Amino acid sequence: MNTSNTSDLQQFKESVHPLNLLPLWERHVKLVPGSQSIPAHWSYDKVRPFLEESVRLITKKDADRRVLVMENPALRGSSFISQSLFAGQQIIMPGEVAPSHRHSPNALRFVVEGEGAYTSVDGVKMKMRPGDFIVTPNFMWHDHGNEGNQAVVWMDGLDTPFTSLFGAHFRENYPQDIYPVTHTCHQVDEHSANFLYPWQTSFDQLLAMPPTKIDPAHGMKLRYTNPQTGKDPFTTIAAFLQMLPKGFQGQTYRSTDHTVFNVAQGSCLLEVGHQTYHLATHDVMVIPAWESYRFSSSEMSILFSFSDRSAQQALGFWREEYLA
Ligand code: 1HN
Repeated sequence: MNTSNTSDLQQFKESVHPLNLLPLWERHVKLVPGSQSIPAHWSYDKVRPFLEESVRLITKKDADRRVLVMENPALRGSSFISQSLFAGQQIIMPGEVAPSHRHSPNALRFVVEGEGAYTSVDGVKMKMRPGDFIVTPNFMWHDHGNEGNQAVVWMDGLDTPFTSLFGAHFRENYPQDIYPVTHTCHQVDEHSANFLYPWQTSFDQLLAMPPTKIDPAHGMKLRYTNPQTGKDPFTTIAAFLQMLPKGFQGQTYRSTDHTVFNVAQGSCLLEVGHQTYHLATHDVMVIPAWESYRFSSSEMSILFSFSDRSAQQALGFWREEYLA
């Protein structure tokens, strides 16, 4: 390429700039797998005291939802745990109510600790117990409350980054704090079956898996499916429960979904790149798209996780790879 050609090209680039045009051959962003978000770990031991402190500082009513958002260190200011997902830790104290509202993002809860709270989705009031996975499909009215005598904490997961991406985030408050209850469920029944995946049922299913079903990277792993449709509980988010047996040494793995893990029981090690994270009970860890990771576990551990796999598979983007 001679110099006059180079300066002609430079001149061309500058001429089209005011027209909001960029020659594609000048584009600097790399189109490769992976995203801007980075692996990050939230130790529950460190988070828990701040949840307690937030109780002293703000009432549930003033906060609307008393949530500590787990924000990806590479996405500060976004309120997102990854490009595609939101995750937070919510605490509700005895007697408190989180007023009813609805919004276009889908939401999930994974109950971390405490008994006595309920969530009401579309008039179906369900008891929340540790390890329960609860689904709040988009635009359904939902409120939460604590009728017990202890603090209750759960992890919220939402697909708010999708509604942001599409410019389709709508929300509305219900005129009263509590949406009229049409069904009170103590167990899974015809009303709660699409919303509530109780811990005991999922845990029993995991324990009943035959040893031949073990995955070299993930141990025993189940994907939650809506009993009515047989599909993921959301069009965007897929959710999983997995067991790493005692002494498990996993294979290195990567996939294009961003995954948020929450340790339900036990503890394990997670090697990500050159770093090793010790995940204790109730810790949260986010693994971004196409980041290689490897599990090992010296005791039996149970991990809940959710990811954007549902959306990626619907769109035809999702890929995975087992590495040596
Ligand atoms: C929300 O509605 C809840 O209902 C929790 O408990 C967290 C984060 C962003 C947007 C809506 C809830 C939320 C949220």
